[in-house]
Amino acid sequence: MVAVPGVDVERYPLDSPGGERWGEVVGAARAALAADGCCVLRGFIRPELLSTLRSEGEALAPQAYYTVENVNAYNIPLDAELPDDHPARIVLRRGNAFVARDLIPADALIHRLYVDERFQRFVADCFGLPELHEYTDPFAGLCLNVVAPGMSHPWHFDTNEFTVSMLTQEPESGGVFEYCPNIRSRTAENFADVNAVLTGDGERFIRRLELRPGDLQLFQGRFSLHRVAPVGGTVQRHSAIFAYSDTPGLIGTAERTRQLFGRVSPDHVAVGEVRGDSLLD
Ligand SMILES: O=C(O)CCC(=O)C(=O)O
Ligand SMILES: [Fe+2]
Repeated sequence: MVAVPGVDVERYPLDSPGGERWGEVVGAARAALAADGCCVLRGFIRPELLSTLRSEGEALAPQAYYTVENVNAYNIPLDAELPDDHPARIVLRRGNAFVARDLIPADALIHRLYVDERFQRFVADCFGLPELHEYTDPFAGLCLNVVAPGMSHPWHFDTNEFTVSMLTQEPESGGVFEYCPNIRSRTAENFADVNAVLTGDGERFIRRLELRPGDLQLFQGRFSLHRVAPVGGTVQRHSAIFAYSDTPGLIGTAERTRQLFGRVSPDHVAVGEVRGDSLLD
């Protein structure tokens, strides 16, 4: 059997789906996700491949779409008519940059992992789903997220319910992943709690993750406000974002795609975004 790209299969038996060890690892992941919407699988990538993971990301980073823009936690227009105390009135600076999937070589470790059926099956099982689908979107399915020194990826919710990511390069300092488990639900936005976090008064909601390169993070970011805190030092923070959906065919709107990547493909034009609920972004 062909090896699962880069994965430490001694710890994470992706090569024996449904086996006893598989059941244990998946069971632990499900328990962590149920507890707070987040699970970190330490040392998912074999140590001898960490330098490949890092250097492939470093080679790609210059191709990210670099722009600093003012946003809010819901990615709705800044001039929207909203009550005074609405958290979307708080303006944040988005300084992270994405390298789109079409620029990531098919033989890069993160790309081979993204399309690997055993990886997809494992991740789906951890999330308790019968299956997961790659995005149809030619840019957003797999991205390298680049946060340069002085920049941050500010507080937001993901449009996607199932986020899978992996740090590929650590910054010298800062760049910590911070999240507020289930601060909203499918039916309740809980704006007062979100406001508390955005105004620096929500420490009680915030958890912090010490991520290391090659750890796999599973995250339910649709309900948990989260950010990458400002990066310090001189080294960029790089992370791979593996985006999957429980429904096939997902593709972003042209407007959002242009905002994130600075360009669109013919596939993006005139296609609406698929959402499973009516929450703000
Ligand atoms: O880069 C990270 O670790 C998190 C990125 C993230 O939250 C996102 O891309 O939505
Ligand atoms: Fe996110």
